[in-house]
Amino acid sequence: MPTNKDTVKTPDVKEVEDTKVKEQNTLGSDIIIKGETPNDSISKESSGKTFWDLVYFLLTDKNGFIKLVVITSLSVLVILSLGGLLYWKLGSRNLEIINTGGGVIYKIGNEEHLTFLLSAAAPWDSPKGFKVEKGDKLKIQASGRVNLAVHHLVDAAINDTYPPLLWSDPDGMPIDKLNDKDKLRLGGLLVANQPYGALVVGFSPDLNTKPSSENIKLVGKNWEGTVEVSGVLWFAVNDIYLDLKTFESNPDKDKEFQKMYEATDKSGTRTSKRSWEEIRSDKYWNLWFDDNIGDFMITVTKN
Ligand SMILES: [Ca+2]
Repeated sequence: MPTNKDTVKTPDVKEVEDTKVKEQNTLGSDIIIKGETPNDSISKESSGKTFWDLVYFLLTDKNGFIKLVVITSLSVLVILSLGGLLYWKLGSRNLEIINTGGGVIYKIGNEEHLTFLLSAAAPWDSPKGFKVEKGDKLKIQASGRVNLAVHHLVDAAINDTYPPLLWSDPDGMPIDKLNDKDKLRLGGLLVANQPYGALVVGFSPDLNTKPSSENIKLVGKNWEGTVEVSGVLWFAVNDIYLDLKTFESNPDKDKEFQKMYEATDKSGTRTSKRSWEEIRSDKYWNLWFDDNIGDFMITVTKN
């Protein structure tokens, strides 16, 4: 006759563990293979999916070390390439002063900058050391005020009257602000048909060559454009400029300048006055620039 001891079988340790595993399987989602512990199963599931699994695999594989070196090298190459691309695109943001010559030339990243003070009395002045290439993009900005007839300014100051020729900013003086006598000056300007007293820029191959008329642009307070002549920049205020070539190539211009000189230089404060012939023989080509005062502050950005 069977006893309670015979019918109620006491589970051994192995059966208890299997039962616990099955309970865990019911509650969780892990799929357990018989004979394996839960930790074994988790390890196999995540094998090859983590960084450390990959490292372990590479170190224990037959050619694992070589693969590790190749992967590391490729990773470094990609990082350096991306870094180089970013540097080329954005450039270094360090400030680098590369030259000075009548102005300050400096570089920030890939952009070259120039700050230049132009005297209104300079027929043409060039910021030495600032070179441009055909196709360069330039942005020029200017500020300041100039007066192109200091003798009239002095007369006005003595008499407490308005100067007949007003102070001008880089955009120049509107024609309607000029009296009839001053309008005679417009025929001899550096840049014809552009405002009197405005800032102009010229381009030439080198510092020994003044810009020709086709390479001169009106700047005003702002100008953006493309360089058409490789070389150097020149700046000037749009005032009357004389040169020997003008008279040699065009005798009528001689008479025109004589008429302008005699008509515009009669302030009444001087008792003697040189003749036009004396001016010519003396080659006093800066006549109309030497009575200018004031400055324009110019900034140029090149990229
Ligand atoms: Ca002048």
